[in-house]
Formats: sequence, C-alpha cells, structure tokens
Amino acid sequence: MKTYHDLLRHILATGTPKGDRTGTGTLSVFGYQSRYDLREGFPLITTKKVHWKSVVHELLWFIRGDTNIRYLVLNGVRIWNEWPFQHYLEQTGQAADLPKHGIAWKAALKEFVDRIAGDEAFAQQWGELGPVYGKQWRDFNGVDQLRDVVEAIKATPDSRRHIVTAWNPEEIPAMAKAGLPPCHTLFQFYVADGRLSCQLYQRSADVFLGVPFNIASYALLTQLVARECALEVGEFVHTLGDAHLYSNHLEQAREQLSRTPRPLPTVQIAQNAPDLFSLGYDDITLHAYDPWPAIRAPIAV
Ligand code: THF
Repeated sequence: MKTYHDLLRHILATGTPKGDRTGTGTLSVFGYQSRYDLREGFPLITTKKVHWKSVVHELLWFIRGDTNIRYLVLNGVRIWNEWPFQHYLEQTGQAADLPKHGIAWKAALKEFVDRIAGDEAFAQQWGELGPVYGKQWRDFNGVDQLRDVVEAIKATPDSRRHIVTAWNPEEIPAMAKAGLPPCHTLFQFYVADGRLSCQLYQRSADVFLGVPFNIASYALLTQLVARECALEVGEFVHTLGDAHLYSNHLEQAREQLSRTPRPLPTVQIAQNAPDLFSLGYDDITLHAYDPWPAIRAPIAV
C-alpha cells in the first residue's frame, strides 16, 4: 500500500518530536491527506497482518449504536479494552499499584476482560465507554445521523451536506471519562458518476496501530453505504490533523517500510444480506488477503 508507506516515510523524515497526553512521546506532523481508490481493491494494509475480524466487528458495533465493550469482548475484539480497564482501575483505587503494561497490569486486564465477558452486570457498570461513536452516529442529541445520511444520499445524491459528526462538544467530557473524545471526528459522503466516495477528518492519528484500522473501517463503511444506496464505490479520502508515530513504534514502522506491498484483497457483501442496519458479521467476507506477518507494538492509553 504505497500511500500508507508514503505517510510513514513522511512522518519519519519530517516529524517533530512532541509530547502527548499519554506521556509516551511522538514524532508528529499536522495536516496530511491520502487518497485510496476503492476500485483498485480493498485498502487493507498488506505489509503487516491487520486483524480484519476486529475491523468488521467494531464497525458493526458502531452501526448498531453500541458503546459497551461487551459485544466486542464476546467476539474476540481486544482493541477497546484498555480504556474502560484504566477507568476501572482509577475508580477502584488500583491505578497507582499497577503501572501500565507491567506484568501485574496485564494479568489484571485479562481478569477484567474475562469478567466483562462472564458477568453481565459487571459489564453494564464497567464496560461502558460513554457516548462515543455509536451513540453519536445513531443518536446525536436525538438525531439518527447515519440513517438520515443514507436517506439523503438516496434522495439527493448531489447534496454537499452528507455529513456525520461524532464531535458533540456537550458530551466530550462524558466521552473522556472511560473512553476518549472521537479521533475520527467527522465524515462526508460524495456522489459523482454513480460512485460513492467518503472523506474522513481525523483529528488525531496513531499512524502505526490505529490508521490501518481506520482506513479499513471507513473503506468498509463506504462499501456498505454504497450497496445500501445502489451505488458503486469511489474513493476514500483520509485527512489527518495531528498524525503521529509513537516513539515506541518507530522501529516497527521502519521494519514495515522494508517490506514490499502485495496485491490488495477484495471484500464481498453477501447477495442476500439484509439492509445496512441489520448486517451481520457473516454477510461480509474478505478475499485474497495475503499479508506479511503481524508486527507487535504497545498501544498508548
Ligand atoms: N488510542 C490510541 N493510542 N491509538 C489508536 O489507534 C486508537 N484508536 C481507537 C481508540 N483509541 C486509540 C482504538 N483502536 C489497536 C488498534 C486499533 C485501536 C486500538 C488498538 C491495536 O492494538 N492493534 C494491534 C493488535 C490488534 C489485535 O490483534 O487485537 C495491531 O497490531 O494492529 C483509533 O481508532
């Protein structure tokens, strides 16, 4: 995936060392745009293995308006576990005794996640991320933005107002408590020549760990909405605000850049699949994904 490699190279070459909320330190640039032509294949990064199952479940979880990690945990998706876990540790006075990513912290995280899966009442209390993406997409102060945007694309494809925003200023403090304010802040759809394109404005981009997921997630969303509106796919335009490589991801980024990209996979949606709002995991299949091995890196919480 040349475009993604260009972004990695750009940050390594021109990024400024910058501190951040998590205390990890980053190399950062401000303002960057990539374009992925969805007609050329599905833009799932091939130079490291991306956990596709997590991409699909996370997106279906957003589409349903769910904000509790229990659905993700029950489906083997780990990517949101650290935030409610850290909140739980802080609320129960254990945070100081368990340094992040230490052995005891990891053991306690596993215990926490097992309890989210096994104990519904515990999950209700501690698995909630607050009014994050799913809530804002489906119920932004009472507005079902996702349903409205799909109806608007069908009714007035030329419109320049096909926007969904997750940035709800009033609810940012509630999101910051156990989850975090939305990184993928706002997206816009665009129809031309019978093709649906999508542009995402992402305020903050963890380029090594998060961005491969974000690209795949919005490319898939574009494909699902295109199907719903009987359109072909166009482009995914990815606009980044603070685009950064965490200081403990630099070696991994260089390792990835040493690998040659492979042909892109494709994604198929079952012919008999239900509408966008009722889609299930088995309705979506990835074909011909032949990535290089995964590259491990710690997530900054
Ligand atoms: N916080 C930070 N610091 N980075 C992010 O990318 C990020 N997200 C979401 C919310 N907060 C964030 C969560 N998305 C992984 C990937 C995406 C995430 C969170 C974590 C991750 O650890 N990926 C690993 C392992 C995946 C697995 O197999 O479970 C990887 O190797 O890709 C940005 O949306």
